[in-house]
Amino acid sequence: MATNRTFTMIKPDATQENHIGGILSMIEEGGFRIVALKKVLLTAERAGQFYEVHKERPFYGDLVKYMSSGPIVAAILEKDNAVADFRTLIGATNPAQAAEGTIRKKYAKSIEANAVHGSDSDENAQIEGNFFFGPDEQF
Ligand code: IDP
Ligand code: MG
Repeated sequence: MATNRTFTMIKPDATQENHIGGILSMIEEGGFRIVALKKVLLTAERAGQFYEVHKERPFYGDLVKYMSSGPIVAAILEKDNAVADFRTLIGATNPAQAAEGTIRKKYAKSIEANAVHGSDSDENAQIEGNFFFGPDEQF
């Protein structure tokens, strides 16, 4: 089922360096409407649940530690073609490969501390939004 929504997190490196406003501005200037928004500190257990699909990858343990090392900002975003357009706006996972003008090019520090998350499918956008905002909330 195609939707016009995606899910994002501003990751701990970016919140700790006061880039929440800068990143939200790039998101709004990119044509996305912020549907829901909150700042939270994930426990290692919650971070591990969020990234469960990566649990066999070698970087999983470090990723969980990093994602629970400081507050994140979770948001549901709306735009036509939201999932694909947002992946374009954030740029490649590794900032060394991220295109000019992308959020990761501007703000990411490393392949791990890469400033933002973006859902990779409509299905995951819905699952991830529900993880933070609950399936019964209406936005
Ligand atoms: P994505 O965030 O661009 O979708 P994924 O492959 O889904 O990238 O990986 C999830 C997150 O795990 C990345 O955003 C990054 O924080 C971290 N990560 C991915 N690959 C590596 C790696 O090779 N080393 C360390 N961390 C990584
Ligand atoms: Mg991913």
